[in-house]
Amino acid sequence: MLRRFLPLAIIVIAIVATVATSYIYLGPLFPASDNVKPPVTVISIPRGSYIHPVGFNVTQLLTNSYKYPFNVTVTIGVNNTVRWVNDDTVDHTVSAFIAPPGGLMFNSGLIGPGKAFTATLTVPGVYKYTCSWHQWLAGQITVKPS
Ligand SMILES: [Cu+2]
Repeated sequence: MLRRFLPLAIIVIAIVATVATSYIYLGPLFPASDNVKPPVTVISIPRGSYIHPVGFNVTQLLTNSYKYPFNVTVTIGVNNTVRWVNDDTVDHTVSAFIAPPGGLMFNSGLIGPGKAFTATLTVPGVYKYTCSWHQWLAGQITVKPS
Protein backbone atom coordinates (compact mmCIF):
# COMPACT_ATOMS: atom_id res chain seq x y z
CA MET A 1 0.00 0.00 0.00
CA LEU A 2 2.76 2.44 1.00
CA ARG A 3 4.81 1.52 -2.07
CA ARG A 4 1.93 2.46 -4.33
CA PHE A 5 1.65 5.98 -2.90
CA LEU A 6 5.36 6.68 -2.49
CA PRO A 7 5.89 7.98 -6.07
CA LEU A 8 2.80 10.17 -5.73
CA ALA A 9 4.05 11.55 -2.39
CA ILE A 10 7.43 12.38 -3.97
CA ILE A 11 5.73 14.23 -6.81
CA VAL A 12 3.56 16.21 -4.38
CA ILE A 13 6.59 17.13 -2.25
CA ALA A 14 8.50 18.19 -5.38
CA ILE A 15 5.65 20.43 -6.52
CA VAL A 16 5.27 22.03 -3.08
CA ALA A 17 9.04 22.61 -2.85
CA THR A 18 9.13 24.17 -6.34
CA VAL A 19 6.25 26.54 -5.60
CA ALA A 20 7.68 27.54 -2.22
CA THR A 21 11.16 28.15 -3.66
CA SER A 22 9.90 30.20 -6.60
CA TYR A 23 7.82 32.31 -4.23
CA ILE A 24 10.90 33.02 -2.12
CA TYR A 25 12.94 34.02 -5.18
CA LEU A 26 10.27 35.78 -7.21
CA GLY A 27 8.49 37.48 -4.30
CA PRO A 28 10.80 40.53 -4.24
CA LEU A 29 10.07 41.09 -7.95
CA PHE A 30 6.39 41.56 -7.18
CA PRO A 31 6.27 43.51 -3.90
CA ALA A 32 2.97 43.99 -2.15
CA SER A 33 1.35 47.37 -2.88
CA ASP A 34 1.95 48.67 0.66
CA ASN A 35 5.70 48.43 0.03
CA VAL A 36 5.52 51.06 -2.73
CA LYS A 37 7.58 54.10 -1.77
CA PRO A 38 5.94 57.55 -1.78
CA PRO A 39 6.37 59.47 -5.05
CA VAL A 40 9.38 61.76 -4.83
CA THR A 41 10.45 65.03 -6.44
CA VAL A 42 14.25 65.29 -6.39
CA ILE A 43 15.98 68.68 -6.20
CA SER A 44 19.72 68.72 -6.73
CA ILE A 45 21.81 71.37 -4.97
CA PRO A 46 24.40 71.77 -7.74
CA ARG A 47 28.14 71.75 -7.34
CA GLY A 48 29.57 75.24 -6.79
CA SER A 49 26.28 76.70 -5.59
CA TYR A 50 27.96 77.97 -2.41
CA ILE A 51 29.52 80.77 -4.51
CA HIS A 52 27.92 84.15 -3.77
CA PRO A 53 26.24 85.51 -6.92
CA VAL A 54 27.22 89.07 -7.88
CA GLY A 55 24.67 91.63 -6.73
CA PHE A 56 22.71 89.36 -4.36
CA ASN A 57 21.49 90.71 -1.06
CA VAL A 58 19.17 89.10 1.48
CA THR A 59 16.35 91.66 1.14
CA GLN A 60 15.76 90.43 -2.42
CA LEU A 61 14.56 87.14 -0.93
CA LEU A 62 11.54 88.71 0.75
CA THR A 63 10.52 90.68 -2.31
CA ASN A 64 9.63 89.53 -5.77
CA SER A 65 12.86 90.86 -7.20
CA TYR A 66 14.73 87.62 -6.67
CA LYS A 67 14.41 84.78 -9.14
CA TYR A 68 14.51 81.60 -7.07
CA PRO A 69 16.99 79.10 -8.46
CA PHE A 70 14.72 76.26 -7.31
CA ASN A 71 11.08 76.63 -8.29
CA VAL A 72 8.92 73.52 -8.39
CA THR A 73 5.24 72.67 -8.28
CA VAL A 74 4.11 69.38 -6.76
CA THR A 75 0.72 67.74 -6.27
CA ILE A 76 -0.34 65.99 -3.07
CA GLY A 77 -0.41 62.24 -3.54
CA VAL A 78 1.52 62.47 -6.81
CA ASN A 79 5.01 63.83 -6.09
CA ASN A 80 4.75 65.77 -2.81
CA THR A 81 7.66 64.09 -1.10
CA VAL A 82 10.59 66.38 -1.86
CA ARG A 83 14.13 65.12 -1.60
CA TRP A 84 17.06 67.53 -1.73
CA VAL A 85 20.38 66.00 -2.69
CA ASN A 86 23.51 67.97 -1.91
CA ASP A 87 25.71 67.63 -5.01
CA ASP A 88 27.90 70.50 -3.82
CA THR A 89 31.23 70.21 -2.02
CA VAL A 90 30.17 72.03 1.16
CA ASP A 91 27.37 71.65 3.72
CA HIS A 92 24.00 73.27 3.06
CA THR A 93 20.65 73.46 4.80
CA VAL A 94 17.09 73.47 3.51
CA SER A 95 15.21 75.78 5.89
CA ALA A 96 11.65 76.95 5.31
CA PHE A 97 10.91 80.59 6.15
CA ILE A 98 7.41 80.75 4.67
CA ALA A 99 4.79 77.99 4.80
CA PRO A 100 0.98 78.02 4.49
CA PRO A 101 -0.99 77.83 7.79
CA GLY A 102 -0.53 74.33 9.22
CA GLY A 103 2.19 73.59 6.68
CA LEU A 104 5.49 72.00 7.62
CA MET A 105 8.26 74.49 8.43
CA PHE A 106 10.92 72.02 7.40
CA ASN A 107 14.49 72.52 8.53
CA SER A 108 17.07 69.98 7.48
CA GLY A 109 20.01 70.94 9.62
CA LEU A 110 23.36 70.54 7.85
CA ILE A 111 23.27 68.33 4.77
CA GLY A 112 26.79 67.19 4.00
CA PRO A 113 28.12 66.72 0.46
CA GLY A 114 26.52 63.65 -1.06
CA LYS A 115 23.82 63.55 1.61
CA ALA A 116 20.10 64.22 1.26
CA PHE A 117 17.09 65.53 3.16
CA THR A 118 13.48 64.56 2.58
CA ALA A 119 10.23 66.30 3.55
CA THR A 120 6.65 65.37 2.69
CA LEU A 121 4.40 68.41 2.21
CA THR A 122 0.75 67.61 2.90
CA VAL A 123 -0.74 71.10 3.19
CA PRO A 124 -1.40 72.97 -0.09
CA GLY A 125 0.14 76.38 -0.59
CA VAL A 126 3.45 78.10 -1.23
CA TYR A 127 6.57 77.21 0.73
CA LYS A 128 9.75 79.27 0.54
CA TYR A 129 13.06 78.08 1.86
CA THR A 130 16.69 78.99 1.86
CA CYS A 131 20.05 77.72 2.99
CA SER A 132 20.94 79.16 6.39
CA TRP A 133 24.52 79.72 5.24
CA HIS A 134 23.99 80.69 1.61
CA GLN A 135 20.76 82.69 1.35
CA TRP A 136 20.86 82.89 -2.46
CA LEU A 137 20.23 79.13 -2.48
CA ALA A 138 16.54 79.72 -2.09
CA GLY A 139 13.59 77.84 -3.42
CA GLN A 140 9.88 78.02 -3.79
CA ILE A 141 7.61 74.97 -3.75
CA THR A 142 3.97 75.24 -4.70
CA VAL A 143 1.92 72.36 -3.32
CA LYS A 144 -1.38 71.71 -5.08
CA PRO A 145 -4.28 69.65 -3.76
CA SER A 146 -4.79 66.35 -5.55
CU1 LIG B 1 24.35 76.47 1.85
